[in-house]
Amino acid sequence: MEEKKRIFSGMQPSGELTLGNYLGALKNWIKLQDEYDCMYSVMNMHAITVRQEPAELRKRSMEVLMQYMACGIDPEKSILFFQSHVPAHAELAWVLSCNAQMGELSRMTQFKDKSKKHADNINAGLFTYPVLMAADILLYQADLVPVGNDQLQHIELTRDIANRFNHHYGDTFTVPEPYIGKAGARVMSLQSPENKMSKSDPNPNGYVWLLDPEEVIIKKFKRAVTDSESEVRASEDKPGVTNLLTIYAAVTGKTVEEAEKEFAGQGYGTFKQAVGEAVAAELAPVRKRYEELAKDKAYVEEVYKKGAETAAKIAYKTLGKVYRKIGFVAR
Ligand code: ATP
Ligand code: LTN
Repeated sequence: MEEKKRIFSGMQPSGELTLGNYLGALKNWIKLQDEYDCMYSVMNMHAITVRQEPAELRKRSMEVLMQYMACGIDPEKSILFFQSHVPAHAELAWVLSCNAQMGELSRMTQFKDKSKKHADNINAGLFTYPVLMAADILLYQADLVPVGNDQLQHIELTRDIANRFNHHYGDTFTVPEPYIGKAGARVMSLQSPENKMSKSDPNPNGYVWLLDPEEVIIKKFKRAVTDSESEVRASEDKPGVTNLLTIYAAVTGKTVEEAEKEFAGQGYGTFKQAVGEAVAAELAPVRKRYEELAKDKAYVEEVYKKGAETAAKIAYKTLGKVYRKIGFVAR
């Protein structure tokens, strides 16, 4: 039997998961579970590149894991774990940081954005963030990395580092490809549609949280920023309406053109209500399943402990190979 290809991806527990995380990444993760060997991790080591309140971080990390599961990541099919439970991530990151250049790291837009946003805490970890991300992916010899559009630059860098390492030390790492879904690759903020919907947005009306109750979701869509016209049409000068159309299409499985036709001649009011209802309907089962999981801590614990054990086996196999290749004395 041919071996399945491997997938690795993760999200930072830096806030509550949003509709952007769901449509841009999670929905694809779920879809890919049957065809691939999937590993999905909660990237808590990445999250501390920005100041986190410790008790909050611990709580949110658990919540993110349970939200993966509530959305449909099945522990019988996929490996689920916390990044910090597999120390090999930090160990490989060190080796890779000696194979990554200051110049390439300083070109990363996420680093530039985040240093602007957190000007009082431009720490070294924020700068080497993409190296840790490369370690996450390369440790598991992942073939494919399903992420939203904004992570493409980091995957490209991971590929450069892998190729460079393979070239210097001989074939060691699988060079991964990004996997970007067709719909929802970049969901924008409902309040400022020129910015991506982000879980660290201070304005909760800008994003839809996966666990928002139905009425809240509909209200947020009703308040979404559009424009002074009334035509439901996707175009560059209508970022708000375009975003809502993209969301509607991603949730219903229709194309943007079909959605445009469906709402032709109807005002923004009806349109926004329909988008809100479609999103609420998609997320209702997620919330229900989440509530069940939250009551079953023992099961969740079993899942992430078993996940880390399996992940560590794969990770240390790669790390051992890396240490041999670079000339570390065997222990
Ligand atoms: P932060 O705002 O704290 O930087 P984030 O919301 O961007 O976080 P991440 O943990 O960095 O979330 O990303 C998790 C995954 O969700 C990534 O694959 C990312 O590409 C995807 N993603 C995040 N926001 C969006 C969005 N608005 N549209 C599509 N995909 C998104
Ligand atoms: N930087 C990613 C989160 C992340 C990730 C990864 C995604 C950390 N390590 C490895 C895929 C594979 C982000 O989504 N902001």
